[in-house]
Amino acid sequence: MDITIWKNRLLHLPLGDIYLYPEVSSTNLVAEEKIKAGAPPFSLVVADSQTEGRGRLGRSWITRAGKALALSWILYPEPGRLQPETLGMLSGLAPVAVAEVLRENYALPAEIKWPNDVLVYGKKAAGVLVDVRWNGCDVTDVVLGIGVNVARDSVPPSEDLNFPAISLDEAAGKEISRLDLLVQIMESLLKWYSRLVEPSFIQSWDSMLAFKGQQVKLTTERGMRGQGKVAGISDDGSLILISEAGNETEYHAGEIQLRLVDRS
Ligand code: BT5
Repeated sequence: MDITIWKNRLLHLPLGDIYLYPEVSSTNLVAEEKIKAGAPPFSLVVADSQTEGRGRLGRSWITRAGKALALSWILYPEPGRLQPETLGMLSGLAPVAVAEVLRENYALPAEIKWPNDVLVYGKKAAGVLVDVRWNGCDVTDVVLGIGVNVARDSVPPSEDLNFPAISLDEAAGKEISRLDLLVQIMESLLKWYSRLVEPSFIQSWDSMLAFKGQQVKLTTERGMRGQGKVAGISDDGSLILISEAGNETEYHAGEIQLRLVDRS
């Protein structure tokens, strides 16, 4: 990463401070430090590689040097904008932004595996980690961490994966510029953040939802949460499943993991 070139390409965007690093532990951790140090809203942390990249629920995320995108975006939602019951929207923000960029700019059939993975050809191309801090019922700050596999060798070996993964270069059959992609993702994030509570946001999320009409199961660390056919995304970002008896149930993101049910 040429820090000057990358910074210049981002300067036209209404972001806060821009922090670019060759290597960090985790961009989400650096973003938390920046928040403590008073970083302005919409500040951005990007790194060429991470030594302790974080996934959800204590899992790790592998970012190979110069092969992928690892970024964290700092948000301070205005008081009252996000309630505990609308927090689910935040988990959809990055997947909607990334999937739309992949569809519109690279003609890739990107889909969102609820709550927040981006799949291409059914394999994971991007993962999202949302860290939220609260003061009472108000969200004080949010770090939206996004990891995207760009170059072919960005994908970790299969024994390190809990779900099949793919790089964008492999999916597109050509090399994709990490810098172009970063700029496009930031533009898309800014657009969708301003529309987070508009119906068009849920409509877009729903229209890109993976496994529609297919049987999936939802699990947590403690076991099975639910099973049913994927019907869509509800108004608050929950996943709607339909049981065999035809009953609809809505699931909030939280600690849930989604998997297809193998009926073969
Ligand atoms: C995620 O977690 O998918 C969230 C990943 C978020 C990463 C970004 S990078 C920038 C920011 N800074 C951070 O420290 N994190 C964020 P989860 O659904 O829990 O998936 C983690 C699992 O995916 C791991 O346990 C591995 O099995 C697998 N995995 C690890 N690295 C991967 C990669 N590069 N591509 C695909 N799968 C990966």
